[in-house]
Amino acid sequence: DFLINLLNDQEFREGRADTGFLDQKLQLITGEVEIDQEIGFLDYLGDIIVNKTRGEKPEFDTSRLPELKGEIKPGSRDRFKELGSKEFCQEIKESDKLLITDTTLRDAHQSLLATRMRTYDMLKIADYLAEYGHELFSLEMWGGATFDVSYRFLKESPWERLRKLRERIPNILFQMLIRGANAVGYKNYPDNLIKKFVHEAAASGIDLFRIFDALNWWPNLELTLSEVKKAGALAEVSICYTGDILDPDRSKYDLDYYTRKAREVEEMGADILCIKDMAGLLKPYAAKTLISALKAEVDLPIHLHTHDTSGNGLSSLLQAAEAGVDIVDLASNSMASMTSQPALNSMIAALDNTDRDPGLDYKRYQSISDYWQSIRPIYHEFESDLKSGAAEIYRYEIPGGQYSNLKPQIESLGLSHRFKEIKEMYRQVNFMLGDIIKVTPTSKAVGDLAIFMVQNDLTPDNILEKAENMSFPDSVVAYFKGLMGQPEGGFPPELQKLVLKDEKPLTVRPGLKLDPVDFDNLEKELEEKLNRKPETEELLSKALYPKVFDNYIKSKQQYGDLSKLSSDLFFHGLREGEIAEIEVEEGRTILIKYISLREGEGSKRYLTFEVNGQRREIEVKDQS
Ligand code: 3PY
Ligand code: ZN
Repeated sequence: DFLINLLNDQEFREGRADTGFLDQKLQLITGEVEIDQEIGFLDYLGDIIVNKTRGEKPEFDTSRLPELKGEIKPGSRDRFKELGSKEFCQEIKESDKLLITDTTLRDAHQSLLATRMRTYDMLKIADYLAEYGHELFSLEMWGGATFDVSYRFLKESPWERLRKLRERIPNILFQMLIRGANAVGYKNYPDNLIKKFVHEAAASGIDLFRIFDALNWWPNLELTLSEVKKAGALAEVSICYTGDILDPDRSKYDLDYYTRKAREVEEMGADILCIKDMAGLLKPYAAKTLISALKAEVDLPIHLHTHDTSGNGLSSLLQAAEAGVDIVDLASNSMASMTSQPALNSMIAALDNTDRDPGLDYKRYQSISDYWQSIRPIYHEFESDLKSGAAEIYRYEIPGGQYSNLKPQIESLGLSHRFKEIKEMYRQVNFMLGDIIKVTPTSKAVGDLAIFMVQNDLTPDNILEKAENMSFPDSVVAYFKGLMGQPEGGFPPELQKLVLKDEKPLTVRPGLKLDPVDFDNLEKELEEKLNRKPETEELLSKALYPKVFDNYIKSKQQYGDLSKLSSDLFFHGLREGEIAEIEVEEGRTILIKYISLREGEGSKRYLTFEVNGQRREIEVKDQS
């Protein structure tokens, strides 16, 4: 009772109370001791109401799903376990079916909704994916930006997402995107961290790792590859696609470049070869040429990833299918197209009655798309304003997520009127850097430099004199220092000197120079914060994203487990008179009704709720 009273005390909770005598014990109280979850919810919802929605919110009508039979047929994961990597890959190559990866749980929402899809909404469809999707090759559901965003903005653990989905979907391969030595981050991490991360991800449920390096520079991903193999998971190595193999003026990335890279991938010991077309640049007839050539060159199954930014995505995949591609990436229709993957349901329908029929029931799969359609409006604030496919992507070569994010980024800098100029500069910067592959994190360096140049009225012609004393954005410095690896053909020396001044660039892989993470020390530090021994996954998250993870712990200590809130509540709070039913554990539900808001002195606002029928008033600070 003492604890509850104390935690209910407004002054105490805001750290204004004199807790001198308690300081020693404070950790015990605020640490892992369960906070009163009701108060946590009220504080969180109160903050959303006062500082975001003011009680205004749209009606959301989430789709009613059909009854499930409750039978989960064996799928790709069962087959992989039965056969092992080698035979499993052989079977992929021998299959007439066009195999499908559904990317809705990762790249689709990363590209369309700023990666904000919450685990809550994924879990509601999980049983359907297991039952209706048993013919899928895999679900891409982890990695890329999802790791960081779930902690940073969704206040939920990506590990928990992985585990919970795994429990519900035992039959389909789970696939993640891993950025080579950058893992799920934006910079190179020490080798011991990469190793530990790969093993923990595999143990938590990842079956297939799609590994890439932003410059197709293999020394930067070899360690990840060998750890994935040691962990017994499938290793899919990507060649990032850029340029246009059909354009004789873009000879740096011609067919020979890709066939050479593919041979290297095979020699490295990958199980599967991925062509990762992150900007959607692989035109339909180029896809046919490329896939035919790769099929003749290597003996690996080929997995094609593209984005539908131009609107030509399905055509490219169909041409690739004709040329014998084994697996393609698609997203559920209502989460497809534009900067996302091409449309899955449409592809299934297109291949009906052909010898590459993927075998998925498109009527059943339709209800999965209907579900996403009903969920998507909840995430409206994260949508870009792109309304149609954009052929200009072939000119600018901007990856899917970056393309939909560029406008808001530029707006936030007050440069909206210079949007077109910045896109043109992005193209010029690419050539200034020697025509490089643009994907996380190199795409950020190109984008940052383009914005920097427009802001400072720099051009490719005047930059060498005019920018002599300027300091460049961090990402640009990191690129030229070699912290993202070595580009094909090397760095342009004059520009490198201009950016680095007297600093010496790296010529070896950054991992060789990085001190290992001291996990023992980290464990002590986290133990103090958590007041218990940390789990391996927590150590990893802390090592990958120290500040983001600390803030996540703080949020848990302040609000409890927000993953229990529906997304409607999480993003939009409550309107006056609305009652929320929150299931905190099986059989235990909290009913919260929002009654009213009263203005107090200065920034103080008082909100009245009813919690399970009892009145509660809380104080919230108005941040406006
Ligand atoms: C990522 O790195 O998150 C990507 O999706 C790259 O295409
Ligand atoms: Zn992608």
